[in-house]
Amino acid sequence: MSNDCLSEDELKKLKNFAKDIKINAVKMTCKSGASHIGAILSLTDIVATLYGKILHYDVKNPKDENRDIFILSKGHAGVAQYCALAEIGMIEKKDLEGYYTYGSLLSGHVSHKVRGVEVSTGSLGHGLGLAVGIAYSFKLDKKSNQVYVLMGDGECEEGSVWEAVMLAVQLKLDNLHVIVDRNSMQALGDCKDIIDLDNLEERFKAFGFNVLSCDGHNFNELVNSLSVLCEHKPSVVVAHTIKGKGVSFMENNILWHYRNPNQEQAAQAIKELEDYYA
Ligand SMILES: Cc1ncc(C[n+]2csc(CCOP(=O)(O)OP(=O)(O)O)c2C)c(N)n1
Repeated sequence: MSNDCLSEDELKKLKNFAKDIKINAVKMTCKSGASHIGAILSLTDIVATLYGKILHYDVKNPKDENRDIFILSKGHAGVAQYCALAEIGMIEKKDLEGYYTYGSLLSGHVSHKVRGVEVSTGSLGHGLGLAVGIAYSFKLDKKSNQVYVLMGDGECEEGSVWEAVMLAVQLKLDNLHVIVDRNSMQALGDCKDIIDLDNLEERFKAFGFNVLSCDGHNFNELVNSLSVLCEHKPSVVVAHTIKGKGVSFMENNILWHYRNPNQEQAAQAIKELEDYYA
């Protein structure tokens, strides 16, 4: 999928959106001591594309009945969603400052108590099942709302994911869009050394999904892939990503799953992110 669908202006806006999310995420994990910055940097371009170009929502009315549903199943990367919600004006930017502190609604794993978040996640392997139920309810009500669920590849090792995949195909949920953040790493190592998910695309295809594959850091490819609708079949976009993307000392370095940046590392990371998205 190499056709550029975005104008220069649209591309610039998405880049700035992603940059602002990442820079805030670095600041927030530095200040709070929370983990998962590698996972956040991995999926931010996808999250920015969804909120910037794909999802239908009403900032004034987060429960608008015509809205699309987004579930961040990889809930440990919830900071990216909080920052995106702040950028679009769904929550206040100043709320980000309380992240991961006592009394703040912005918990470490994403919480539905935050305006604009549909469901709480963090226990991996549950987001897709929830998304299947919601997508089916839209079908029963003959509504055209779309459902998007973003998962990790390590998360795809959960058996519950594949039960939900089978049901989605059985129910012909063409309003369901799965995105896999395919960084090939998980919490403590490479996916291939834990449960090998080689040929992930082929696996989804064998279960009956419409399968697309893209560079998860290329906004044109993301928009092209996420815009595909395939009648009578659920779709999956396997988005190939790099854990820690945009910060040289975090990229593909498993330590940054749990480690949080100190002041010096955060300053260096922010500088590199400014350059990366320039
Ligand atoms: C059911 C469950 N088991 C274990 C964990 C602990 N855990 C948190 S993040 C993570 C890694 C998941 O890997 P992946 O989905 O690939 O995410 P990424 O590598 O992008 O962070 C694990 C095992 C969890 N949150 N939920």
